[in-house]
Amino acid sequence: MVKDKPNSTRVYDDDGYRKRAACVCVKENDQNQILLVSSSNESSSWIVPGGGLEPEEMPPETAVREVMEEAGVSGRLGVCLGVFENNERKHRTTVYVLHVTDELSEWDDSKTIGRRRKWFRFDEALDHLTAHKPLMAQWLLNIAKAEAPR
Ligand code: O81
Ligand code: MG
Repeated sequence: MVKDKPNSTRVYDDDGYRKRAACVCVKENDQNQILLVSSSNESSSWIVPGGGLEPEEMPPETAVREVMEEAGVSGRLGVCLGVFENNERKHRTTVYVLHVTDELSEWDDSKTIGRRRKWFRFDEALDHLTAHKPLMAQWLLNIAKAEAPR
């Protein structure tokens, strides 16, 4: 099922959950560094970049596209951490690890909505997400299980 929203089209699964994809962005040579972006609604909050699937898109494509749009970074797509659902907001997000190799100085959301990005130590990133987006904090905790021990 698809549904229009301004500037994009939302895609839903059979349960009526909006389909999203996202990347936990890590520094290529230092997995203890995590890149977060400012929230579009609350600029002092930090979130994991991601967004809704467009029609015909597969989750890995969406994840890479959203990270470029929201954070202006790209790199090597790593493992899939899983599909995480938000039952309150009714969406499901397929989450990947992205090993960041390139950072643009300007990107779509920096120019249009002044979105910021920032590298945090793993524990700092976890604290920010726990405070404002506790479900995203769970994504981060899964990295420790999926990737090499830190
Ligand atoms: O555009 C979140 C948005 C917001 C989300 C969702 C995110 O208007 P949308 O539904 O597309 O906004 O709302 P829910 O209700 O679907 O979870 O969360 P909230 O709780 O702040 O209303 O805002 P943020 O995480 O920044 O606080 O994220 P974004 O505007 O920062 O991208 O949109 P999205 O990421 O699902 O979709 P797109 O494709 O990135
Ligand atoms: Mg988004």
